[in-house]
Amino acid sequence: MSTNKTTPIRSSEITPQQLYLSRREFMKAAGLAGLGLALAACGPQSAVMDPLPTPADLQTAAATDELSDPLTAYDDITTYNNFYEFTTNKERVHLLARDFQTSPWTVEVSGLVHQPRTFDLDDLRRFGEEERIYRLRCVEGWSMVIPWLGFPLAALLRAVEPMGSAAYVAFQTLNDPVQFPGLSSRSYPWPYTEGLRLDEALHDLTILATGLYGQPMPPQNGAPVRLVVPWKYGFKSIKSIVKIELLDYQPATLWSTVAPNEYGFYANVNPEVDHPRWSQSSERRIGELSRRPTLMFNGYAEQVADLYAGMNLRRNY
Ligand SMILES: Nc1nc2c(c(=O)[nH]1)N[C@H]1C(S)=C(S)[C@@H](COP(=O)(O)O)O[C@H]1N2
Ligand SMILES: [Mo]
Repeated sequence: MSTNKTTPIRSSEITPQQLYLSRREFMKAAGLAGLGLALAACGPQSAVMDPLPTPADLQTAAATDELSDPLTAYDDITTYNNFYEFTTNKERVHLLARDFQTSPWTVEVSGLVHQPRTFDLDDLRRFGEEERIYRLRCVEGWSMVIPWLGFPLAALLRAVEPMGSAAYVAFQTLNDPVQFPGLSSRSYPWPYTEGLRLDEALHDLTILATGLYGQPMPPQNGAPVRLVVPWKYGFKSIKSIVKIELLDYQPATLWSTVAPNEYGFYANVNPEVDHPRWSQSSERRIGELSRRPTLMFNGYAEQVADLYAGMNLRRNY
């Protein structure tokens, strides 16, 4: 029998969610939560990382968003996905995405900018990673709370120096029929495209996400880099981005092209404006039994309502 005082937990028994929560709670308890990135940089030999979480640590872990809603389970976030380039079957996306090649990868930023540039993964890493716990509300009526890692899109846009004439930002997903079996479907105008007004793109809540739950981004969630705009319906948060273009006109987007009467360019979460085929007044939080009311701008009205002052939100849906 081993004389070790502690029983090692096999790493295969610890899920990323447990690791994430236990480390986070440990640092919180030690008053070190704000130093997460600096400590992580010290590497695995760092003493503060040493104690393995006890089962009690894992049970009491309770990270929430700013509304005190618990995080959605890692397993739900990574096995219930919309990523039509793989399949329209949410439960099968993660299976088809397993071997998705996310390296090497480049994001070309062009258009109305003074310093057009192509960023590789090392360039993106230099923008850093901060945690943002955001609600994600799909236009279909379900939602999650996701702890993203990423950096403000504004940081990348400032690096390319937008021209005064730039007013919109267009985004494009990888267009690779070999890796994306869903591209054989002729029902959609591939590649997946999205767009924002420049002031929306520069808002601090808007991030480029490169991970979640303290881990690198899983392919099914849009690796290696995807947009997250938490006050808009989930389809605006385009995955696996390869191209960003600054424009002086509002770009076409996949969903507003497919069904312009159902999906507008703005797509701000709004419980008062129903989808033509269903109500948007409530939502099903994944992992919960009963529905909950949907909040104006997905609960971010205080931060973003000013962007739409004077606009008719029923017409600009
Ligand atoms: N390229 C691409 N991006 C996409 C989609 C997609 O099908 N393709 N689906 C969107 C929709 S409808 C939602 S709700 C979110 C889902 O993100 P998640 O799977 O990380 O929860 O991704 C959005 N981004
Ligand atoms: Mo969605």
